[in-house]
Amino acid sequence: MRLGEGRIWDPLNECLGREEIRMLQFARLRDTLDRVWRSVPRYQEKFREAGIVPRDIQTLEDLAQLPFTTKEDLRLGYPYGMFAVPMREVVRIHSSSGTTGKPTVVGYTRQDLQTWTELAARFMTAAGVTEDDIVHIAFGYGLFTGAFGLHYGAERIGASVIPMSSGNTDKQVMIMQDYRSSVLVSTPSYALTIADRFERLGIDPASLDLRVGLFGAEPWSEEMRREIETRLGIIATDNYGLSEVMGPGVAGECTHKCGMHIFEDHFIPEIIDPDSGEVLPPGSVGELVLTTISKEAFPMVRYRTRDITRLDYEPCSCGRTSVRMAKTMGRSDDMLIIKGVNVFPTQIEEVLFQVEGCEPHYQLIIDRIGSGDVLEVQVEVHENIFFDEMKKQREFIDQVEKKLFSTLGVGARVKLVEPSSMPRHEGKAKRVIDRRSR
Ligand code: DLL
Repeated sequence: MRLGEGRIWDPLNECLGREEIRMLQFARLRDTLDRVWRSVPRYQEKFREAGIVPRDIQTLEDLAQLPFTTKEDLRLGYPYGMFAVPMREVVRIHSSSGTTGKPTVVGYTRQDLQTWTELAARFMTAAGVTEDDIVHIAFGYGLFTGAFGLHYGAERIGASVIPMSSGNTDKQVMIMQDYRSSVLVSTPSYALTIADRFERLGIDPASLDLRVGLFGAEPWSEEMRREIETRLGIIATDNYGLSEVMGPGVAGECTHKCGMHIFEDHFIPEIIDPDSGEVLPPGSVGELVLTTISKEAFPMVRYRTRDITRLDYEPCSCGRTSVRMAKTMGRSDDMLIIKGVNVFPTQIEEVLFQVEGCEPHYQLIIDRIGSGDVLEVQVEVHENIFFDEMKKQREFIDQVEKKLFSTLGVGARVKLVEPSSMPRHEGKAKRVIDRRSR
C-alpha cells in the first residue's frame, strides 16, 4: 500500500448509510432554515416572497421549494448583510476572487473554522496526505480561501506545513528541493508552471520527494492531470470549494480519482437546469447548487455555484459513502457560445493535450467579425514545430483544427505561438479573452 492510501480521516461521518445521511441532513437543514429566518433579513424577505416559512419544509425534497441564493443577493448585502451572527462572533473574514465589481465577503465563527479545518483534513487524508508529509502550499495567503483552508487541514493531520504562498517560482523550486516537500498544493496551472521551471533548470522531479499534488480552484481536464502526473512524477488529485460556501473542503477526491466526495453531513448538493432552475434527476449534467447545513456565520441556502457538473451516488471502493461530483466542465458563465454552439474551455484543453507537440499553455480569443463569431485558439508549441518549415506547420495546424472541429462541433482557428511566450499563472489561470462585447 502506498503511504497514506486507504486512510479515512473521520470514518464515522464519512461512511454513513444513505438513510442516516438523509436524516442528519434534514435535522441540520431545519436548524439552518430557522437560523437564517431569524437572523438574516434578506432570507426572510426572499422566503416571504416565495410564500414559504421554514416549517413548510417537511422533507429533504421540499428544499426544492425554497428560492435560490445568488451572487446578486450577496452583492446587495455587501459587506456583512448576509451574516447570521453578530460581528463579535466572527473571528475570520475572507473574500471571493471576483474579477468584476465588489468581491463577496464571507465570515467564520470559531466553530466554522474548526469545521473547515476538519473538512480540509478529510479531503487531504483522502488524497493520501499523512503526518509524515511536508506540505508545500503555493496558493496565495490573503483574502483568498485556498491557502488558509489547506494550511489548517494539513496541520490538523499533523503534517509539516510550508506556507510558501504563490509566486517566485525559482524560490519555490529551491524550497521544494531543500526542504523536501512531499505534497504540492496549488492551482493545476501553477503545477505546470513549476514543471516547466524544473525542466528549464534541468532538475529531474524524480530526484525530489514530491509524491502527491492537491489541485483545485480552477477547472482542469483529465488530460491535464495526466500531464502533471507524468511531468512531476506524482499522484494529482482534485479538490473543490468556493468562498461563499466555505472555501476548499466542500469536496475532494480520494486516491481512486473517480469524482470528488462531497461532505454531505455539511452540504446538501442539488443539480439544476441552469436555464429553468428545475432540479434534475440523479446523474444529469447541470449546475451545482449547494446548501450549507452546519455553518454559523455565513449560511447559504440553495446557493447557485454556476459550476457545471454531475453527481454520482454509486458507492466508491474507498469506503466513503458520500455522493461524488465529477470534475467540473467549468462555470456556466465561462461557457462560450460560438456560432450558437456551447463550448467549454476544458473541452478545448482536452484536445490540445492529446496532440503531441502542443504545450499545456493556451489562450482562447473570441472576436466578432461581421456578424460571425471567430474563435482563435492560441497554443504554445514545442520549438521543433514552431521553427519547422511552413508546410509542416500548416499540416500541424490542420490536424489540430480538425480534432477541435470533431470535438466541439464548431470551427476554430489555431495559431501557434513560440514556446514560453504565453503568460504564466501563479493563481487561477485566465484563458479566455472575449472581444465580442467591446
Ligand atoms: O477557489 C476555493 C478553493 C481554493 C477551492 C483552493 C479549491 C482549492 P473562489 O475563489 O471563491 O474559491 O472560487 C470558487 O472556483 O465556483 C469554481 O468555479 C472554481 N473552482 C474551485 N475549485 C475547483 C475545481 C476557491 N476543483 C470557484 N475544479 C468555483 C473546477 C473549481 N473549478
